[in-house]
Amino acid sequence: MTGIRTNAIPSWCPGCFNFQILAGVQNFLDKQLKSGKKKQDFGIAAGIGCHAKIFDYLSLPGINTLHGRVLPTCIGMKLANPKLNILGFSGDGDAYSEGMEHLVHAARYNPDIKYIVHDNQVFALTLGEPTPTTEQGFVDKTNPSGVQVPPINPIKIMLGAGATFVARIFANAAQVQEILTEAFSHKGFAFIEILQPCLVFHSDKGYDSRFYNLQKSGHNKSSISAAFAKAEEFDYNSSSSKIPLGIFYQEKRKTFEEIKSKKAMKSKILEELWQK
Ligand SMILES: Cc1ncc(C[n+]2csc(CCOP(=O)(O)OP(=O)(O)O)c2C)c(N)n1
Repeated sequence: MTGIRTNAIPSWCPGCFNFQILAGVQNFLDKQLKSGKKKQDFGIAAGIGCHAKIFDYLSLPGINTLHGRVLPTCIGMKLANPKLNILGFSGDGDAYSEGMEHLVHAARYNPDIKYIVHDNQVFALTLGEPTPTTEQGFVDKTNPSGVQVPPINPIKIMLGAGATFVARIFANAAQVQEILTEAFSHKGFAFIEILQPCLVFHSDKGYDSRFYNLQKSGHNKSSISAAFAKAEEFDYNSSSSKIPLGIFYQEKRKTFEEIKSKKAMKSKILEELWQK
């Protein structure tokens, strides 16, 4: 297979917004291959869930890993071969429940990897249980009287943890392609939250009339206080507030790979293995 697409037939529900994300990723990768990159210059990882099926539809080397372990898998690939362009895919359950400890430390360590979270505000594959970004009052079989606790705000968590590229977009192919272009030109950890309605378990709450673009509104993405202020505008609970999309924050900082040279990393890993 020479192109980026596999022959696997997607098994997402008809109309699922994962198709939009897939199209955006494929369009971005098509362009990369046309401009001279090879498939073996990339490494991808996906968790477990509806989002993770994307792994089957991309003809690229990588690992379809355990639930919540996308980031350590990505970091492992990057440390083994720092020349790779690494792209990870998680759902909101995968990223913010099972994988939260990895997420916070990835932001802090700043490895040069790009990380997409398909945030449909539910554990979709297992039939719609609430995740950490599900709004209060959401009713399902596991919470018959509604979710009682407030959701997290992943944008604020990433800003607080030191992520050097923090963005949120909607699950639209053009937006996905555009943000990946920005993220891959950023050297460091790029966190991309994609708001994605789930047609079966979580509707979109009038997103269209609520979105606005940060970059078009003159937001200063190098100001951490401006980024926090923008992150506050949507708390993942509200069904009426405006929702800013785009890059909240971007900063240049040494990557994990730069801090630990390849040689140093290799010998450290070997040293630890030899001690066992
Ligand atoms: C360690 C572990 N816990 C639970 C599961 C069961 N499980 C499989 S898929 C899934 C839901 C995934 O939800 P999310 O990451 O939000 O992705 P989505 O399906 O919404 O795309 C769960 C809980 C599992 N496979 N492994």
